[in-house]
Amino acid sequence: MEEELKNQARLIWQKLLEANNILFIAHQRPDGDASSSLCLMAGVAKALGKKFTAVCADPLPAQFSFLANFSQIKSGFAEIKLADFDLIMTLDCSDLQRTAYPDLFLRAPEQCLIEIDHHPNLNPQSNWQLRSSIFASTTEALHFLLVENNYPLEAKAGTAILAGIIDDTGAFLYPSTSPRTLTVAGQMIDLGANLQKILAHTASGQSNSALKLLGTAMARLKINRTYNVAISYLLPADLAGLDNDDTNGISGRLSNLPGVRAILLLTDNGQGVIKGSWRSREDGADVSALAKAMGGGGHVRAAGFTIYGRLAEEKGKLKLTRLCPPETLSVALQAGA
Ligand SMILES: [Mn+2]
Repeated sequence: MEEELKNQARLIWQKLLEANNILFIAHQRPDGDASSSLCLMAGVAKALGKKFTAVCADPLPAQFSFLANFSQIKSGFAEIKLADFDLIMTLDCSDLQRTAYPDLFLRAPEQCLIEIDHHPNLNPQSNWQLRSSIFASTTEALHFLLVENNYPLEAKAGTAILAGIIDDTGAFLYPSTSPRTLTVAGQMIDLGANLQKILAHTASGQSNSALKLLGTAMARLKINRTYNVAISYLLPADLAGLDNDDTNGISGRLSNLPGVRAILLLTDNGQGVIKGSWRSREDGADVSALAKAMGGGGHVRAAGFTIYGRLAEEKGKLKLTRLCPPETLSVALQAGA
């Protein structure tokens, strides 16, 4: 397994060295891992003397402005012409849709597509992939790529790598944290990565509104003892006026609940769409199967789905109205304590 990843890393590095103009692109509504991955690779491309553009559909959250190269990451695709690039590298994207850049589907066959991510997925469109759930974050996968190819890491790169790890593991709280993750984190601190600054700006340094939202989700937590599953939810009124960033990581923060096999967080964005996030602990249920049953996907410990519907509270109970035209299906979720 590790040998196969090493081979991939060497081949991908070769492609990077051969490229004339590289497009780095992360997923829309970027989180800490996507932001750190873009900043890290902008620095690497500069050090290699490569022509490049690093872009995301949405601006990187301002809390990550302490990362080197932050100001060089573009947002939106208005000024991007896909034909200019001979290599496209997606970062932290389970598939091409996550970039929200439709032109990617129209790329010419000679334009090389490489995907770096920590969610296992097989994407027939891409030429090369470095994906494995042995990595807790995309920056951990990028660390593997860089170290395998003897790239000289320094403190700034170390900060970006560690920031991605800390944000995606909730500061080492989530089950994705492996001995490998902790070893890489330790090495990055040795390199001079600024741990305190990262902690202040990521997982534990959440905004007031994010903490209140977490409190709301925690207060509503109910355990269904039939299935030993915990459920919580967020309604449109809870999310009014908040950033997308504020909902990031809430399901992860709830995932350490002892004694339950899985936790489900339902979020109604007020636009007829409900997002479901499943999380489980090391000894819990395989939530990828649960998400798949709802038309979604993910991995064993973290998975999700999206359905058309609405959430409401009625007499202290959660009511989920599924909107599936032409008929409207009503399902009351029995989340009895
Ligand atoms: Mn990630």
